[in-house]
Amino acid sequence: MSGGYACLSVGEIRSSMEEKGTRVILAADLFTISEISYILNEVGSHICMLKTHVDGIHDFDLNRWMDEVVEPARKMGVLLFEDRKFADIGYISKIQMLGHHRIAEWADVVTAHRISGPDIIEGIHDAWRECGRKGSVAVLAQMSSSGNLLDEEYCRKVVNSCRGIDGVCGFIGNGSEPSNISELRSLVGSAKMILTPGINLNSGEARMGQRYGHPKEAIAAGSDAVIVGSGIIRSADPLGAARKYAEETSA
Ligand code: 6AU
Repeated sequence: MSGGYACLSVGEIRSSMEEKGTRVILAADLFTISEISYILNEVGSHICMLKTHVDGIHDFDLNRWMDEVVEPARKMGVLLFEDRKFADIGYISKIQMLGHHRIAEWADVVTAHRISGPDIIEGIHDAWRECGRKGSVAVLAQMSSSGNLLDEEYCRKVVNSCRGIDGVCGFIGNGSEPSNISELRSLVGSAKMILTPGINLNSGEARMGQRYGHPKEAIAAGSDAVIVGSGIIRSADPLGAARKYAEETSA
């Protein structure tokens, strides 16, 4: 417990990942429920979390989402990770968690920026509490996109202010630059996780300011898990690609 709320602990998330035996988080950046359900069924045994941008789904319907994505993911032991990047004041983040997509009803982990103040964490957990569920927040400490404003000083402030919060399971760190991950790991210590986007075995695939690094290097630098989208979902062989990323990141 922290601040009066129960949360999914780092230990619970890490043991769920260990049980799955993979450090790959799938960024299922697809447009329909059927596409996400299909890719989950295809690569589910090689991923530990399914990361979504639920506001990008054209045909979102909560009942279908629960039946076709959430239930199958739970059966596979895959955690549901909604990358909503909350950034507003605590109360608004709470109502967004409880809004149209009912994120609090199914997400185990969500992302948030620290920019608006620490009460955002409380607001998010309040929403989970109202649904009788618990989850955890991954806070953005770095980003993979070029020209972002999350500089070293901001990153340090984020980590120092969130490291002691039970409702925060860890931080998003930039996978395109392994030294960013090792610096982040030294700030964070071992008690919280580092989840790493900006990962692709083919760095030439980067579009619109995205930057990529190698999965093995991110793990060697101290990341708990890599977040892979295009490298799997745009592959001609998503199953083979997911297996390859899982192998690249295995101990
Ligand atoms: O592998 P990609 O480039 O196809 O997809 C990268 C995924 C996307 C982004 O929303 C997300 O990773 N992402 C994130 C987060 C929090 O996951 C942070 C960041 O700095 N860069 C980034 O690409 O779903």
